[in-house]
Amino acid sequence: MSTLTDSARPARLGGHLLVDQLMVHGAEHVFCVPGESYLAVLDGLHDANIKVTVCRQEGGAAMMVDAYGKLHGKPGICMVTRGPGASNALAGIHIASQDSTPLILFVGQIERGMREREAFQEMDYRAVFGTQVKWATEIDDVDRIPEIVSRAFHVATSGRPGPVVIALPEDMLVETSTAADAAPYQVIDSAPAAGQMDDIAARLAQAERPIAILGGTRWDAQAVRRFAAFAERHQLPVTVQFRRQMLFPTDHPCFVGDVGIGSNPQLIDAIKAADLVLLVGGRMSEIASQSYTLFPIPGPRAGQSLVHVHPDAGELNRVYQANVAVNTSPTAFAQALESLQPASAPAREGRLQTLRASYLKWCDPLQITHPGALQMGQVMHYLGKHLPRDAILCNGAGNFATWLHRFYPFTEYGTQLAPTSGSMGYGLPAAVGAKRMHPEKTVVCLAGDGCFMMHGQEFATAVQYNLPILVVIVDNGMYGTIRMHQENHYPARLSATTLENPDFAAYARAFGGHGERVEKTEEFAPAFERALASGKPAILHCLIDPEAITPTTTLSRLREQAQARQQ
Ligand SMILES: Cc1ncc(C[n+]2csc(CCOP(=O)(O)OP(=O)(O)O)c2C)c(N)n1
Ligand SMILES: [Mg+2]
Repeated sequence: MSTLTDSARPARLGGHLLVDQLMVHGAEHVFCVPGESYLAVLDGLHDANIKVTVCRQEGGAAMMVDAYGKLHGKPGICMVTRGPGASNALAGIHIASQDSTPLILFVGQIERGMREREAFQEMDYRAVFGTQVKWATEIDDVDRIPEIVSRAFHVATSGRPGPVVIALPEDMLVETSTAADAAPYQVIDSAPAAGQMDDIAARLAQAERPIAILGGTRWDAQAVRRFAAFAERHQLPVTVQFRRQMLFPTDHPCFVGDVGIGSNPQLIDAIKAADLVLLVGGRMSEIASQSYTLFPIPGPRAGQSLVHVHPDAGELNRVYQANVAVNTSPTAFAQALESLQPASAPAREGRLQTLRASYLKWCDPLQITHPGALQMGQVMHYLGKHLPRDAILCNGAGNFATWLHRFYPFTEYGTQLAPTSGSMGYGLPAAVGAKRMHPEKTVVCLAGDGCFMMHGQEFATAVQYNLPILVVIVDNGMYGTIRMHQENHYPARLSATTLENPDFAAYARAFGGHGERVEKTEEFAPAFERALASGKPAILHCLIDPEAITPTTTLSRLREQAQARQQ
């Protein structure tokens, strides 16, 4: 840290001082849409050793930054302009909030002296973002930039990670300051309380039907490896929560499936029947808890004990009362598990093998056939066999994503970018962000026709930065998920769910990318290989029969069943 007195230190423009703080804290990338409200910051970025990605819409920029946080565990940096820019960015902020992703959003703000007059694009960021972020603030004093940016990095990463919003009044950014840089931020960690690991060891030794459920953030590749070794030592079946499939390798003998939407019923039964549930890192949110039916509230069941490990004390005992509530991060907990050795070899192999066999049957894509010439089971089989283990798979929301979640064999940490918040439009920006960070990796986005169009403009960003991502659009000509619910509840009464789509292959080519149309199963593999070989951002426009609404049922069948129920 500098030992110069304030008066001896060179004065820096507010916008430059802010960029210097980003460098101090190790920021490598900024994703932004520019605005006249924060020109001084943009000027600071001109000479900084930070990669800047200029995006086409702030929602996409914020989603790219969420992808950064998911992959690296460090706060991604997003910059947007006031009112309209900040409003667009909220789409990505909500994802980071529900997904526990560290993120810092800087927003240009009107001059301090004009506040409260409803000046041009004025917005009260504390009020608008207040319920969505861990901290929303405004920097009024140029000298406080180092203090507030440092606090933002600490708030975004500590406890349960999440987003922080900082508004930057335009006139503050052009003042000068001799303030010193802050010290680099440190991730605040904790450890299991005294006796808790012994308590867990004792429960595990007695358990006949234990199961582990992994979720949340604050994991890394080493923590995943440590947990896998622990599971192996203890013959412990392991599941992962919705869209947290990179937390445990699907090819590990202890992996028994994911708890999400349309999960394996045998797995759900096994969790309900477990005598010890080890929930590590995750929240029991609506989808993870199967709409709060997995356990009774406040729980647990008679004869069942719950160990809940979470980095935020406020999350422990929030809905479900734990027998052991451990307030620590998954990484620290995984380290503590190293000392947990079973006294004797646990005799739980039989149950583990049954659950594993059930999973292997459940996730075989070749068992599925559905109407139409393009078979999604075969497509998933191809992707599972041909993509490298470290390929990054991205998706937003829609029934198309079921194919990926159920049938794609995730094996490494840092390979899944998907919103637990269920936000459509996430897949493409996440893929652009991931490829920008990791040009050496294969990055694939699976999108529905509806999902793609929510942030389809970011394909231009992929072209601009020469990012050869591969986008597979599963086009069924509708908002299929909602149509599915419509047929279930209001059969044969279509309302606002049909889509008239463009030629997505031509769209890709118009942007300067590679585009192909795929209508039959046998066309997929050669088209995929040509797309990869093109070296350009690519779209495969895959036409799927609208009848194939899920891997296991058709639209007509749903309609008939609903009509039969109504009679
Ligand atoms: C931003 C956003 N808007 C609306 C929804 C509600 N919604 C969930 S899935 C879905 C339809 C998705 O359509 P598509 O991407 O074509 O996938 P499909 O279900 O047809 O496979 C909608 C509208 C949402 N989850 N997120
Ligand atoms: Mg669709």
